[in-house]
Amino acid sequence: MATSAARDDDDSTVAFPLSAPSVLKINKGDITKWFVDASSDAIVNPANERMLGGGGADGAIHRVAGPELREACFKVPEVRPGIRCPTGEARITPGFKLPASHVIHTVGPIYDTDNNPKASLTSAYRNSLIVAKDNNIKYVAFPAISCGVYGYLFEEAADVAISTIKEFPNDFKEVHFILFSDDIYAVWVKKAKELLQG
Ligand code: AR6
Repeated sequence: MATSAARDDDDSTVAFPLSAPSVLKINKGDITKWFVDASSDAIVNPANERMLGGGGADGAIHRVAGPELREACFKVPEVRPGIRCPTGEARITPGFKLPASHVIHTVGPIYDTDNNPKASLTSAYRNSLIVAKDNNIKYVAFPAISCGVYGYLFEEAADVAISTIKEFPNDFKEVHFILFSDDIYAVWVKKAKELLQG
């Protein structure tokens, strides 16, 4: 495995080889604008258990995708009253008006109230990647799940996120993080250097 990080695409993108066929890219930006080929690409939505929209990245994704996304989410069967996607699980829908072809909805833990936030956040990343793989997605983009309203500490979240992506070294052409803020971006790049170049 190559061990060096390389800058590409634009000034903010740092690429880390995961394996010969697969690369992890960390970018700054808005996940609603991200796509690769509009057919085998998916963005991950940090949703809530109702899966009908909300604030933060979820709100932005629904605004750009248009009302069809809410209709598709509404049709996802409830596993319990009002709950379509329990914490740590993932569901997939089309992207509708988004540039990316698919949205994988997952629910990260609320840091202060979850019994085991690390296990729940690991499951959210892992199940998102399993759903992506099962749907022949080759390019996946994640935001920093649970790092907004849900209050997860950035350093701990970066550790979980990158460690879990390392479990899938050969399944995707590219896994991206699209990070909204400079501070989270800096934490993610530092953690990727530790975990992928160490
Ligand atoms: N692109 C990339 N990242 C974004 C964007 C964007 N357009 N907008 C915000 N972020 P959050 P959570 C970042 O709160 O903590 C919703 O109401 C944001 O800066 O979106 O998992 C849901 O419905 C932060 O770093 O998700 C749930 O109720 C990260 O995305 C709840 O919030 C995640 O912040 C989920 O909370």
